[in-house]
Amino acid sequence: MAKRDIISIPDRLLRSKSAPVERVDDELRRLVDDMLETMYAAPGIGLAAVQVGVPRRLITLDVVGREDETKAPEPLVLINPKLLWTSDERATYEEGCLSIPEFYAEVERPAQVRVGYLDREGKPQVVEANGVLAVCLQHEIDHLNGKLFIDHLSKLKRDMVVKKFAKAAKQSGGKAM
Ligand code: K1U
Ligand code: ZN
Repeated sequence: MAKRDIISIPDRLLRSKSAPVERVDDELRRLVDDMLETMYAAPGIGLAAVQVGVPRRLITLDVVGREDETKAPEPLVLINPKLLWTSDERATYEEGCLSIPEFYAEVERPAQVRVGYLDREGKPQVVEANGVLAVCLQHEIDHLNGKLFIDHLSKLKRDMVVKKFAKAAKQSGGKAM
């Protein structure tokens, strides 16, 4: 396992649509293991492959181990995740993003979701979620579609954040969004 670098805005890759995973094999499982190590080290409760520079439809999550440090890690790996259903009921949660460090904001999303995916053995699975798991699943699936949580905010707030990170990237010679 190896920890990978997490890209941050304004890297243009974060705005690309990730391609479906075609084969669930040992190479993909190595990427999964690297993503889990990267996510736990960050620390984060979720990670999309595109955040480590691999635009494939693959996400990792663990909302349990982070909420209660006495609990054992409960990693979730979702390959080609698809939102099958979202509730009409909505909920607000303060979100962060490892690709937009140190910025947090309240986002409103459907409160419950049902997601279909392949597990790390390539077996089809369905997960139903509410609470922070539902929030995190939607946040990570957004990443696979080139969408960031700041896109759910007002244009004024989003522009402020993008400008701040673009300025910092320019000063350090990074890529524009
Ligand atoms: O996708 C990402 O950028 C990871 C992100 C996931 C996320 C957080 C909050 C709401 C929705 C999705 C993070 O993990 S940011 C870090 C974070 O929230 C956290 C870190 C340590 C302990 C608890 C939370
Ligand atoms: Zn994120």
